[in-house]
Amino acid sequence: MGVVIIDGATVIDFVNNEDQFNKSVDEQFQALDLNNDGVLSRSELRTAFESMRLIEIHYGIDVATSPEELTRLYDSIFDKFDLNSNGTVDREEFRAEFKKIMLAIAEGLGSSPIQMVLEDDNSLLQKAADLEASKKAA
Ligand SMILES: [Ca+2]
Ligand SMILES: [Ca+2]
Repeated sequence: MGVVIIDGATVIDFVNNEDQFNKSVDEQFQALDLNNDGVLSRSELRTAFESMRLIEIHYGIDVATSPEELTRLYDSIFDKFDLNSNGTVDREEFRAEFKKIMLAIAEGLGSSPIQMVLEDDNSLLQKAADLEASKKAA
């Protein structure tokens, strides 16, 4: 758990740093691929969404959402990730959709930095903030 101060430019820098971004996204992917078959199933991705505030914020999910609505939402999110509609999400698809989500978040943040409390030190926003901090330190 950590507190980061982040703005749109920090997130964009992170996404544009392809090595760093892909490495971070791949780490997430690896952690989510519970049965290690190299792709994410619908249920693996749903487990991930439920633990990722990022996704919930981006897609407008809140605590008042009913279970039926949630299932519909998660299904529609899965379909966004599953670009070739083969029923699983591979590494490339995961990277591509995450990039879009991060850029949309960056746009939402704009140039006014906000303070975020992140429960997961490995979250992508945390990595974005770390990258920014390491650049400032250098
Ligand atoms: Ca899997
Ligand atoms: Ca797919």
